[in-house]
Amino acid sequence: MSEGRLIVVSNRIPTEEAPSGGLVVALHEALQARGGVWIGNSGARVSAEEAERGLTRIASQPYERYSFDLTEQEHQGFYLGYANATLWPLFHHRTDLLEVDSEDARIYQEVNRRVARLVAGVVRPGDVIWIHDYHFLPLAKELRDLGLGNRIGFFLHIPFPNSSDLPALSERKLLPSWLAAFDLVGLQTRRDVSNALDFLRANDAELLLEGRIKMGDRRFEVASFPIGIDVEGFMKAAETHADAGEHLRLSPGERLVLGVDRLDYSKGLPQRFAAFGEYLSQRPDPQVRATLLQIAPPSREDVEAYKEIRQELESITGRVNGEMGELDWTPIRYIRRNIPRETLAGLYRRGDVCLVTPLADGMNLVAKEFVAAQDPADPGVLILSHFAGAAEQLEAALMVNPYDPSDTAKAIEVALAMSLAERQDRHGALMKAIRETDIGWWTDSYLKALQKPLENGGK
Ligand code: GDG
Repeated sequence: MSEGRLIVVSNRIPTEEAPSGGLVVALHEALQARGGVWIGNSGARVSAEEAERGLTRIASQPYERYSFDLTEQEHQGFYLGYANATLWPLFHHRTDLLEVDSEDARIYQEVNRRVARLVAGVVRPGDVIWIHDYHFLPLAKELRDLGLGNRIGFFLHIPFPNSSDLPALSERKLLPSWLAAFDLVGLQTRRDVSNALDFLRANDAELLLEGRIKMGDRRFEVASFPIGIDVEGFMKAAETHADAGEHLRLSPGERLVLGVDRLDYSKGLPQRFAAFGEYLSQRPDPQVRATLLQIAPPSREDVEAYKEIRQELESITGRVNGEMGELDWTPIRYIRRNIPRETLAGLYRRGDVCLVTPLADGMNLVAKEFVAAQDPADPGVLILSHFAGAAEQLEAALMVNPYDPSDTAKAIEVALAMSLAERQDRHGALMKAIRETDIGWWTDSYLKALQKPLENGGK
């Protein structure tokens, strides 16, 4: 097994000394344990001249962190354009939102070429490179073209698209060779693996046993590694901040239904709000007060589709609150801001129900965080979309079709009426599932698979 350094490449790089957030913490710990380098985008926008200056060191204890900058044109074409207006909608089955722009595609590949040069500048023989997400699909190919023979892994945090959607991608013919340049392509779910294998098979790849693939002179592997959370850490945070719910000043007996999502059209928020409105208008006992607290920090606000989803949501919130609200009760509380992680953990614990109803989602960590945050003696109920990657593991949740507001409305009613015994049973099963593939398991098992003996002989 190779014992070289670990080189992580991800779109954004944490700048603080002790970063927070599940994935970031896991990568931070893996890098602390074996030493290495983390390379990512600083978020700053600079002139073309400044961008050419290369990497900036942002920390060197106990591992190196380097950032690179983008020009305004690169930010538009690479990040807002190709990554978030082409790949993101396509990979989330929203070809209707797809923006196809050959200039964006060119800039995306150009940025990958530039980042490859920067990465190649720090890599030593024997180092293992782990590249994250759809921003860097061509990066391994670019690194191979520069002559790198290191082990290079990829993890796609979002779904692998269906073969029927992929023809909408003008660069689909390049995708097989982008993927084949990695040694290991990690995906979230078995469904993603099956989509990826279908795509590769249709593109002249030879499927060997157990997700191993032969394409031209390359051999590589495709496998699923469902990402998890720091279960123990989250449990503790929720216990310590259990009083966070008091800030809500709910009236006695008022039930709390929670939603926590980046404000993104893939998360099914309009359908969720409509379902909550339907639940309220049809609830068997009109005396029951349930409030939906939706936390939705904005993201990618410069992409048109994100402006639209925000307007749509604000209009549904206004309608439901206008129709259903009382002088002393606002049914939907919608917070379009980032709240501290500890407060979030405490709010989860107070939640009677959590609505995780994406139309498409690689995994969805909110579902796992909600489960971890519960008091096992009196746990809340998770309502989960069939289309979240987490649905493959969290079978003990109440499963819904997020496109059907009546289905979700019914599930809210069932959840709020569920007996303590059933809630405990379901919570026990869900805890078992999230413990089996926690974040430590995820980094360890991925890196172990990536470092299996070389098959490509340095190609
Ligand atoms: C991508 C994939 C995959 C949310 N609001 C606040 C806040 N959050 C935190 C949550 C959770 C994280 O953000 C969101 O993670 P998700 O997994 O739900 O979704 P994406 O951001 O779309 O992530 C996804 C993930 O990558 C990992 O592979 O699961 O499918 O799309 O941790 O708690 N955190 C704080 N304040 C907020 O207001 N502090």
